[in-house]
Amino acid sequence: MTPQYHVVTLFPALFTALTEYGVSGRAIRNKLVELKFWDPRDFTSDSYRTVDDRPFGGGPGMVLMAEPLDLALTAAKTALRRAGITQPRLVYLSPQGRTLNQTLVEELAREPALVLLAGRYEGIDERLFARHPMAEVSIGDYVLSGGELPAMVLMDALIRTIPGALGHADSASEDSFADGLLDCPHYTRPEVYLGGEAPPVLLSGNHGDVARWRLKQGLGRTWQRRPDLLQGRPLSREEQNLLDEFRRETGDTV
Ligand code: 9D3
Repeated sequence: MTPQYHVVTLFPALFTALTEYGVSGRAIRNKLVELKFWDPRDFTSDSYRTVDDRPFGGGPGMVLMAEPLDLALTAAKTALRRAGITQPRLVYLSPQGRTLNQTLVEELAREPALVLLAGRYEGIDERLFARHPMAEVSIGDYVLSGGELPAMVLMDALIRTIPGALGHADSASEDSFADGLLDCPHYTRPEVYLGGEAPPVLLSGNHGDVARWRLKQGLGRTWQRRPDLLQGRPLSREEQNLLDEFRRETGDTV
C-alpha cells in the first residue's frame, strides 16, 4: 500500500530537494511513495493570480486568502477520494503546531495518505479550519520563512519509515531515536589520523564487543547531552551496567 502525500504549496519547485536526491528521491522514483503538488495559484481566477492580501486590522505582512487554499485542498481531497481514500488527515505546517518528534512521525506514517499544507507570509485565513479540519505541526522553536522546508522535513522522516526505502547500508532500526538514544561515535579509515586512533574494539572483529561498546557510547552520550531522552525510557540491567561503566571511564559520575 503506497502512501500518498499531497502537498498544497505556492512553491512546488522547492521540493526537488526531496524528490530528486538521496533516500527520498530513490523511494519516489521506485514508487514506494507517491507525491502530488497542488499550487493555490492554479485555483485563482483574477488575472494577477492573487493568493495573498493584507491582514484585517492592519499590521505588517500578508495573509494567504481562504479561497485559493480552500480550492487547492478540495482538489487534493477529491483526487484522494477517487483513489479510494475518503477521510485523509490534513497537516498544516505551522509555528503554532505540535512539535514534530519520532513518535509523531510514526503515528503519521501509519496513514495511507496525508494532505500537507505549507504556509507562507504571516499564515492562512483562520476560516479555512472550519471547512478543513487540520492538525498543526511545527518542526521546532525557530522562525522560518514558510512551511515548505518543514513539509520536506516531515516527508523525509515519513519516507525513511517505509519498508524498502532505506538501502542495505542504512537501517530504520539503527536510526537515532528509533531506540530512543543518541548515536554512538563513528570512525573509518585511516586507523590513525593526525595522531588520533580509532578505538581498538572497533578493529577487533568481535561483533559482540562492538555492539556493547556502541550501546555504551549511545547511552553515555544520551546521558551527557540529552538526559531528557532517558526520562521516559527505563534501562535494562545491561544498559544500566553499560551506562555506569561509561560514567566510570569518563570520570563523569553522579
Ligand atoms: C515573523 C513572522 N511571525 C510574526 C510574529 C510569525 C511567523 C509566520 C510565519 C513565523 C514564521 C512563519 C513561517 N513559518 C512556518 O510556516 C513554519 C515553521 C517555522 O517557522 N518554524 C518551525 N516550524 C514551522 S512549520 C511552518
